[in-house]
Amino acid sequence: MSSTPTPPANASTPNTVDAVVVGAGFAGLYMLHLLRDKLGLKVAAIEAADGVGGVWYWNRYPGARCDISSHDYSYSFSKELQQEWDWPEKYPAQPDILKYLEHVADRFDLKRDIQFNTRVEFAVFDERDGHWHITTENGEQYRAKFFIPATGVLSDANFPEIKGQESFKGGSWFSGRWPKEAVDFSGKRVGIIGTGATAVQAIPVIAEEAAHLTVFQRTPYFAVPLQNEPMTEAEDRRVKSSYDEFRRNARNSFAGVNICVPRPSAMADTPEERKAHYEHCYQEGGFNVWLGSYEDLLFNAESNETAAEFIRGKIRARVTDPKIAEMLCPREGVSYGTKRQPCETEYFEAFNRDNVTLVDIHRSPIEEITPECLRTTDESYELDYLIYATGFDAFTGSLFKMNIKGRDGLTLKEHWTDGPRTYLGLSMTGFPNLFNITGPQSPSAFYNFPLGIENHCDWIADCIRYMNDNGLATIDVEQAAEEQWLAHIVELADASLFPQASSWYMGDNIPGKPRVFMVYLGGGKTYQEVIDREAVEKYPSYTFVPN
Ligand code: NA7
Repeated sequence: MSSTPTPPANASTPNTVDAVVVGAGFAGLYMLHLLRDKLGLKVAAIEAADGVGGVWYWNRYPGARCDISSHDYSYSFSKELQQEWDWPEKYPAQPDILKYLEHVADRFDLKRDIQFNTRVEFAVFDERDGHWHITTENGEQYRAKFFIPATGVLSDANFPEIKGQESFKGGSWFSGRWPKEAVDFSGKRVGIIGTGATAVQAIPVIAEEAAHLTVFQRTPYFAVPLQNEPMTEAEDRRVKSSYDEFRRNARNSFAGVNICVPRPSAMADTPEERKAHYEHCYQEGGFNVWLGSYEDLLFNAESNETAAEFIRGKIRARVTDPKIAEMLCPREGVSYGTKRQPCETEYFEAFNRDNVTLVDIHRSPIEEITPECLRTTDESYELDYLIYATGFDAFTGSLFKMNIKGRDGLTLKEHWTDGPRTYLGLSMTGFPNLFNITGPQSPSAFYNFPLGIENHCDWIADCIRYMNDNGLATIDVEQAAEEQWLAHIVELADASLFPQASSWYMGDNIPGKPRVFMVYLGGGKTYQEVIDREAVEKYPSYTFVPN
């Protein structure tokens, strides 16, 4: 059916396992642990990097940090692990998350079943034996009953093509493929393309070190302070003494995190009450304005504008030069939070420094990169280093790279020509025994990843146990269920302001990508009820084939 690449015919003898899991980040590690240690299955995990960590392995750029609090952004499946691990800061920095995941891998003895430095090149379902045949870039073959991509939502780089970029003589890096050795910026003229969540973290740190930093901004963002601080003993004790309740609160919230409980509507408060409430949430930091202030912020344009204007006021107050402040302020009419809200530490103050220049590449686009310069339509900027903080082909990029082929030779790319189609974000019709973890059309990027991952992995493990206990060979979701879920995703998205914005949630950052909203917006708690019901009722939306 398709003209897409196919695996080599002369590949080696396949290594037969029960399940292949791709990725060794939060998702891959927990999935491996569950299937191997709780279900007793033979599992092979395949990982492109030379170590565990997933996005936290690759994103080593200066200032990299999680915008969700340390206690929230961790596994809940082991009470001992929760108690024994100490986080040094309120919000975890990349090296600390990586250390944590390395500890998890060692503590649960996971590395022995992870094949590092290996990429999956093909994953093909063979109707004849009801198994997945997985081929790696090195030519190894795996044959597995279950195929579980745990490749993450934000892992496939969006590396823009710019005329002449390969001629650049200086150092140049993509933020999400940062080298292990620290880059020394002292005395260097550094350029950075992008002002999303990544760049907002990196800019203030690089500005402190570099001789000069030039920021190439296409779109200004509504960034809000993270309000990070060292972890106090009292805070650590508070959470650890009531971790069950802490997790329950998180799971009962929209986004799976312990933040302020939002009030119903910004329009129901007086302007004074609103201002005081926004100020409170702003001081609380992180996602508190975005997801903890008012429930209708992302659904009602009038409410949204009150938050947008509050944040513009903050930017104007923090940036000394009014012209630069205006460049950093999203225009009136641009909604707040429909692009991912970056969290910052002294980001706006960085633009008060003499060694930082802000360049508007929306007004004067980048034309070319030469051996020494980045040239816009207006001016040339001499640079020693150039950083691409240009984001990811979110949700679908890493899945497509594996050339996944289901029944009747249908590729995932073909199935998703008009955008992702899934049931519950977990399964796709025609791709039996394949389960996605926190993929498109699940709460995904709108839910605390470690908890969302646990919810999915637990569901997948329960389903596999059910199949094995009942002598079932394959599971495939019915097309009608997939269609209904797609319609539900669209309905929820259309009731929100998200489709009006240009964002990676909508696929806008990748040329040619279909424009659809890719996250389930009904909230984590409702979602959990839906997937639990499917399991309790013994998977009524699926068709099974017995052994
Ligand atoms: P984002 O949020 O996608 O931001 C990418 C930035 O790069 C953003 O400012 C883009 O401008 C800019 N960009 C992208 N392509 C280009 C080109 N071709 N030319 C100029 N500027 C460009 O990625 P991040 O890495 O910051 O964050 C991703 C997520 O990772 C984050 O939300 C967290 O969840 C973790 P634009 O806004 O598209 O105009």
